[in-house]
Amino acid sequence: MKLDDKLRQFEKLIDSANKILIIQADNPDGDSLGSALALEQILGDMGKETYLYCRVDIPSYLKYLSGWDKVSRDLPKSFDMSIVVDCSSITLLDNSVKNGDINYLKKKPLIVIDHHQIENENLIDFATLQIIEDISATGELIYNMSKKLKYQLNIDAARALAVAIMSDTLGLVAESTTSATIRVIAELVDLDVDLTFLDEARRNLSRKSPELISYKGRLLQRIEFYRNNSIAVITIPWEEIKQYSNAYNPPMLVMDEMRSAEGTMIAIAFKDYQDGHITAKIRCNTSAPIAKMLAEHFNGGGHIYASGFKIGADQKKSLDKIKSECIKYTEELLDNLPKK
Ligand SMILES: [Mn+2]
Repeated sequence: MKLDDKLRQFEKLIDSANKILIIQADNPDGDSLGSALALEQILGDMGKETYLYCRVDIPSYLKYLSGWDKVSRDLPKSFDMSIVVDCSSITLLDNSVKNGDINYLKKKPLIVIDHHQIENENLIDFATLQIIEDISATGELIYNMSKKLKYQLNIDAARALAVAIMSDTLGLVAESTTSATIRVIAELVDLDVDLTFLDEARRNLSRKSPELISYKGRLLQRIEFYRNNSIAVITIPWEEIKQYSNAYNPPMLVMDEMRSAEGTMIAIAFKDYQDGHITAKIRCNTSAPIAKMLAEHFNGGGHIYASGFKIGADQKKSLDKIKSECIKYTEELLDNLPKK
């Protein structure tokens, strides 16, 4: 079905509902919360009653967004329809499946608004309508929908959408950012979202606890460089995965710095799990688009600049062995890069 047809159906469903439930899945982030808060404003201005629901606590770094505290872990006594934002996969609604909330959700129309492309088998199959577009953020999609449907965006809605987009595009630098994304931000600025607010949003979204900042310092000291600094490697042992993963994915604390060292073309982060499996996260600079090839060599996958692989515990390989194999193959790939 075309987007325009979906929007017509969306409009009909909204028209026939009064109390609308806005759902975030088990991985709330800046995009999901921003999208939920924007919808709350848009629907509220249309005279609808809204209710925000998420089975997982809103992470503390998002609590600077006013309205976060309206998100409830429990379903309301009654509602007419629901909208899931920033998630199209049933696997990410696991908490609602486990506690039985899902059966209650199935009784009323449910709309999915998302920007992730996922396997069909994981789709929320009981959804009345799925609006899924392959763009930078759910926030960008909701902006586009509002524009087509001629919904008014008040300043709070505009700000929430800006935060959603800034969050998923890491401040408009992620690969998913297109000129259309930037145009949406420009139009949000036309709606009085000021640049200071956007800058603050970016800063707030990357705020960390002092404990994490100190851990980041230790990680920075452990970065290893190979092949004249062109390869940067970090390894995360199980104790650290266990201690910090709830607050932050350890490699992501230092991947950017690893890639910004002089001469570095590729950053690789290994995680060594207790049960014996090992994962690798790979990020390349534009000078060396080898991430996909490297990951595929170890039966993983991804894009030319961002990829990963996993070595199962059944392979009984030590971290040292995987690491040296991976560095060796990376050296080969870099040696064979086409000369510019
Ligand atoms: Mn998103």
